Amino acid sequence: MSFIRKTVSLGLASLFAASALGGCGGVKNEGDCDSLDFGPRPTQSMTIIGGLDRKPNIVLMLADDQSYHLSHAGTPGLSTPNNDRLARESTFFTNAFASCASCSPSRSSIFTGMYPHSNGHWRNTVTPSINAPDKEFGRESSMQDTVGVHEDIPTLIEILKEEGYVTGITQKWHLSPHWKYPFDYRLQSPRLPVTSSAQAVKTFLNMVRRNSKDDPFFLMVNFGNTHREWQSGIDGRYKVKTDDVVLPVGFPDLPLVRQDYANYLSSVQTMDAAIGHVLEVLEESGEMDRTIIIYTSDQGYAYPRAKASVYFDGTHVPLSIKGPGIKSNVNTDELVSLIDIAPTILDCIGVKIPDNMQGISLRPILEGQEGAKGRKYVFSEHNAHGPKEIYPSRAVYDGRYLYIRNLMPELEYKLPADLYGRDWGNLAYDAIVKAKDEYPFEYDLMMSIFSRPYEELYDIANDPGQTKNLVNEKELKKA
Ligand SMILES: [Ca+2]
Repeated sequence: MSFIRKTVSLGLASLFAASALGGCGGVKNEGDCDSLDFGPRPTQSMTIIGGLDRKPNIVLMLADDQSYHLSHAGTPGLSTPNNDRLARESTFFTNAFASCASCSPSRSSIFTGMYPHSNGHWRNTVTPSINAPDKEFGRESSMQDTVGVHEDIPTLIEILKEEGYVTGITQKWHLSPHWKYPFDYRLQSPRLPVTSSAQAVKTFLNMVRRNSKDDPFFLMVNFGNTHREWQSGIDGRYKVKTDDVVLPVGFPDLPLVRQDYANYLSSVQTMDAAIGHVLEVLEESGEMDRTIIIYTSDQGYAYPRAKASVYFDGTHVPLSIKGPGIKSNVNTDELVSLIDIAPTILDCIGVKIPDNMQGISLRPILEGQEGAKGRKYVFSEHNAHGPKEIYPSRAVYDGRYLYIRNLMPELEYKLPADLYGRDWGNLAYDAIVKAKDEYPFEYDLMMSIFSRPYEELYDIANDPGQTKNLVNEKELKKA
């Protein structure tokens, strides 16, 4: 047992030093680090998946700030019938991770197949709202940021446009620079009512068929229900009762904490209803049998040691992928990253994956090919949430152990406002601070986010709440 643990720790620390600190993580792909075994990279078949005679449509449904919580994933108190059905009709990944637990860099990472520190979009950026005039999305935009994806790195939207796809995005932008994402249609859709996303999808489909006939389309459907402030986004029909929830590790059983967490789960149920309506529209369109549907979240929920950090709940997200040629009724534990989405899409439509993409194609897993594997290790990072909230960290997970390195632990970690602010509807943070004498363990755990050591190591299998840092344990120290 001790041998195994030493090996795991040594492996993670070495990998980390070579990859996430700017070695392999910054080169073309992880396979370029010859001395390290990252596992095989699948080769491309250069065919269209499912034997289709035309490239499939792609619908990417992206939740905002939703951790790995679905009734399909076994979350107590939660009922997500639409997502559960989608998961059953899909290959569902139980071990999928965002590359970063902040909105903008995670989204850029999905669209470039690269880590934020590699593609240039390393923190949240200032961007126009989705309904701003066209000129705000060009090079003359008044809403520009100094940070964004490098000009010479192709985004998925640029590639799909070249391949003849009609492209659309709903509700949320938060991408930078804007001109690297030349969507044909931007569609406004408020969080509520729960039918508004479906209406935007219907509008998009009508425009595609009217203007582009039988061209394939790519549509990103964004769901902001799960982003704080949850209270304003909850329809009474989807409320989760406080008595029905089981609080995560580190959440003291205080009425306001219970209410806050139940509000979060209610927002997941609200989003689930919205997703149900979008699926109905897609089914009615007759496009379902030539459409790949991907559902995931940009990062984890808005609590300390989750959003805007590299702790487990910040990056662990659900991932369902359904479509022609893709196995349904499969729950796979293979480790995958959201940077794998772009190469997977390109592989499924028979388009060459650019050499700069660091993600791997999941097509072999989706097709159920014999011996198909995910990653041996999955990496995540945090650099800064907003421009002034710098706190660089790196993490690597091997399916059991999570190793974290806080690169500048001497810096003051600034908690993003929605993780504590009452004006964001956050009921939990103040309640935990107020009850620090009654719940010292939970208070100390939450506050540990402000004073982190250089290294952390957690046994996720036995300590999912990451309460015990094993990095100085005797038997691990030698490694
Ligand atoms: Ca987000």
